[in-house]
Amino acid sequence: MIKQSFDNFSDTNAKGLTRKSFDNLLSALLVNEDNKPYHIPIQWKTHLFNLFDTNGDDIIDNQEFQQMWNNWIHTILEPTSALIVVDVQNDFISGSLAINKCEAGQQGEEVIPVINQLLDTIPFNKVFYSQDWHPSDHISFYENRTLRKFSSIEGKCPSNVNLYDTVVFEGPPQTRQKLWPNHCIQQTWGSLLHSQLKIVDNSVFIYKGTQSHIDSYSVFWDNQRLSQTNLDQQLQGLGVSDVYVCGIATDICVGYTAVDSCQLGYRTVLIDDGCRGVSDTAINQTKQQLDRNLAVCVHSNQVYHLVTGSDRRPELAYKMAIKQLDH
Ligand code: VGL
Ligand code: ZN
Repeated sequence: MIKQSFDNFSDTNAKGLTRKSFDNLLSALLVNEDNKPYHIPIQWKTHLFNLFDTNGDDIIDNQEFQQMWNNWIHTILEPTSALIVVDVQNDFISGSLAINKCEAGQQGEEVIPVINQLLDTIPFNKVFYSQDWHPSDHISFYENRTLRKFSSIEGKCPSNVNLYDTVVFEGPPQTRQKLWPNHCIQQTWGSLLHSQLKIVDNSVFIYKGTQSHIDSYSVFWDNQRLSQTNLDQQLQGLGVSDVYVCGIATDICVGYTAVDSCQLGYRTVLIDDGCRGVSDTAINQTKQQLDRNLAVCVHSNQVYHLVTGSDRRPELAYKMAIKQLDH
């Protein structure tokens, strides 16, 4: 039905789409699951038209329409979606870095029923589970601080540095690092995924923070962007357009992963009730940063409509078009 309405646009305008008929197309394309059009900022409409009108003659002709369909509309109607379940590990839920003892006082285990329900009901094309996976001499552990030279950013004497302080290790590479309690040490109980988390068939596990001298909050990159996991490569291989992120902690590993996902060009969705975090201020900052990057933050009950292409958000559509400009 949608395809027909777009075919009509191209047929009835023999020369192609004018700005006016392009606006009508946007109103039919960018709708919610009840077919209600989303508000689209006027600057976005203008920018989009100019992008697709590649020869600048103020008409999207047949050839330009073809390009727009293949590179843009097709993905909006039929996205390819991956879910990244970030660090739903024992230590963050009830172990040495249980987030319920952190400032925001949130309960990590509450993500489990939400994520399991998503895994049971949503046709994701692929599911990835990440694990924070540290060697015992890892740089992020407060207990290991004397293994390497560092200075305190608050000018404290190194012997007065406390748990959760941020310090600068001399390196190389020189690294700012928050000092956490020992957590997620490879092969220990704390590093295991929570036993109630559902593991789906054909899913992929990604390990991060595996090198002693550098931390890795994002599932894509280490904190200095010196090395990558193979997540981006795998997503590209699968032709993934849309990345959904949930897990622990919203303002740390989930947030860094979502921001990197935006920057790598994926249409990115944070599943708000599928995440729990450490600090209220940082959680809000993370959401604002995602907003600026044209990610969307949704409740889990909206994910089905997004994955099946019936809820089609302007932010994600616009972001994808700009990305193509960058290439
Ligand atoms: C995390 C602190 C330290 C996380 C990992 O998974 O959010 N937080 N390492
Ligand atoms: Zn860690």
